[in-house]
Amino acid sequence: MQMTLRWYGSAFDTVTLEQIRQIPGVTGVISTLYDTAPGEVWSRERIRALKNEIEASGLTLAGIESVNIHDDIKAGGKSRDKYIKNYIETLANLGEEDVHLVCYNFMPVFDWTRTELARIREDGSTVLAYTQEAVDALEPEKMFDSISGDMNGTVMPGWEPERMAGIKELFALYKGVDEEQLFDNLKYFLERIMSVCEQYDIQMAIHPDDPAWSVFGLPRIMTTKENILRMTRMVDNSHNGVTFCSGSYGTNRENDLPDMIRSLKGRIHFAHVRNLKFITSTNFEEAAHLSSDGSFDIYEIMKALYDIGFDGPIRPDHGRMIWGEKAMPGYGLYDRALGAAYLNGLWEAIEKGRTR
Ligand SMILES: [Mn+2]
Repeated sequence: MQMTLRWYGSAFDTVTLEQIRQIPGVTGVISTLYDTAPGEVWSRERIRALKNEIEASGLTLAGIESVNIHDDIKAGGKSRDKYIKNYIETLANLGEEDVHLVCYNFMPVFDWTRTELARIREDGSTVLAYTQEAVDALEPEKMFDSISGDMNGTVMPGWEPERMAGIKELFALYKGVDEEQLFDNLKYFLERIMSVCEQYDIQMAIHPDDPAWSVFGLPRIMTTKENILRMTRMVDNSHNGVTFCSGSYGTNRENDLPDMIRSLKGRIHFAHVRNLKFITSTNFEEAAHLSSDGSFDIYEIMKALYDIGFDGPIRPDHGRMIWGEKAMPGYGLYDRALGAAYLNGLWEAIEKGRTR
């Protein structure tokens, strides 16, 4: 595996490449062209400029998170073929620039959902949190307003103000789209991009829905072992793979994370590892990566990844905000650096335990 950190680009991220370079064991970043809109074609020039900037710092561009999918593709709208064509062009341009991993998600309207971005924990650190009752009490149109005050002046992925301004239209677009239809639309998309993925050896890695259940009555499908296996089988090509995100699949307490990892051998192209602390089965807050700080056994998760021969990029996921840092919620430097060191330590111990 390659230890990486997510980086939003020098125009958007509070963390610098130089800082990331100094975290022991982190050799790459997962990045994106953060100012592109879903559906836009990414030019080779811009991809190359991003790559050059990252490589000049001594790191590698280990993959893209995300190339976002236009809502017309997800909803099966009338312009989907046009946007799939654009997506294919972006993939070809990435391939030409020697980029071989693309993370994306297929969540309608909202990307990941949290109801608090800065819950204060006992030790004074702040974390993102989710309370089902708070979601149930909210009008979906108010979701963005309810959290936008806590973004520390940053733009959060999937919560771009321009997209959220058109939220009523977005909801209308998904009217009549149920889980089966969403699966069909995902299949339609994947079937059309597989040949370009094969041509350039691009691994597509779908990110789970977060939380892993329906919110605001919108369908969500990347939620359970059964559904991901259905996704991998419906387009049975190794380039059609997944981002295994422990913090997202783990929102559903019925998901057995190490078992899911083992069942996806050969199809996990990217891993996000983080911990959650559950208050009830649908109310949780994010925690430090360390197993003892939350509800997951991170050792077992890393062991499962090791056992299936996982060799893709991995990154610590959301971290707590600590030591007075001001950054995009979940994406500060300090706690993610601690997470990377911890995950690297677990990996080393597992590896040496097996080979000595
Ligand atoms: Mn994730």
